[in-house]
Amino acid sequence: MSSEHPALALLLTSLNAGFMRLFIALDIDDAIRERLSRFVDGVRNFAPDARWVRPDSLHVTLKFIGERPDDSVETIKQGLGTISAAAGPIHFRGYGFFPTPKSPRVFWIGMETGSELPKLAAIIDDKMADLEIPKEERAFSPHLTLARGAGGSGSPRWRKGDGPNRVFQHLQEKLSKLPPPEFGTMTPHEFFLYRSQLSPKGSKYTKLASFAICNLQSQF
Ligand code: 2AM
Repeated sequence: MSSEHPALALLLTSLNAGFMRLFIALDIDDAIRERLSRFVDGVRNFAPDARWVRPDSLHVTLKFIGERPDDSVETIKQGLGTISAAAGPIHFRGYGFFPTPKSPRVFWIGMETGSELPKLAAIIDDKMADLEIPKEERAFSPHLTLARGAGGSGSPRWRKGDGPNRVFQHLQEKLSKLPPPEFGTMTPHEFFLYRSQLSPKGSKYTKLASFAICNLQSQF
């Protein structure tokens, strides 16, 4: 079970001593983080009840692992260390809502990528499945979460409790009158195993290990 809701998250954390909440993600370049941060400063007040991700915590999730025993971290690191894959440029542009704009729980920024990034996510998913970490049931949908509203979880899928709500209504009205926001392009050179620690002040994300992405140009 997993949740980004602070109260439930705290309870889960206390029940899960000896476990770590893990996920695999890309970090974002400082220039893009800076533009996102300015964008958030400009729009945050249009959804004051949402929980906005702190700029230094912004990331692009490739695989959510969930709670695993502390002693499985080394095995996960070893598995990730054997991955050899490319990523290619990522263009951050536009926005959307999970699971749908009419029942919004997550406000995200869109990512335009080549086929390399979904391939990297699939390779990671397969590698983690070898360690009995459940595979993703749905296709990878690249996004960068900026804020979470009712219900909290970061999952793109429909979840119990999702439904029409007004948390992002004012924000949606304002954004619909503007051109799609642009945040720039970056090519990732590494991905990270992260630990997530939940608290009433929001999640704290710590990098446990980094893994190189080989972005060699095609020779053909
Ligand atoms: P997202 O913000 O990119 O959507 C750490 O908790 C990260 O894992 C979150 O930032 C979220 O990524 C993702 N995550 C959390 N709960 C999840 C869930 N139940 N299913 C899928 N991804 C989840």
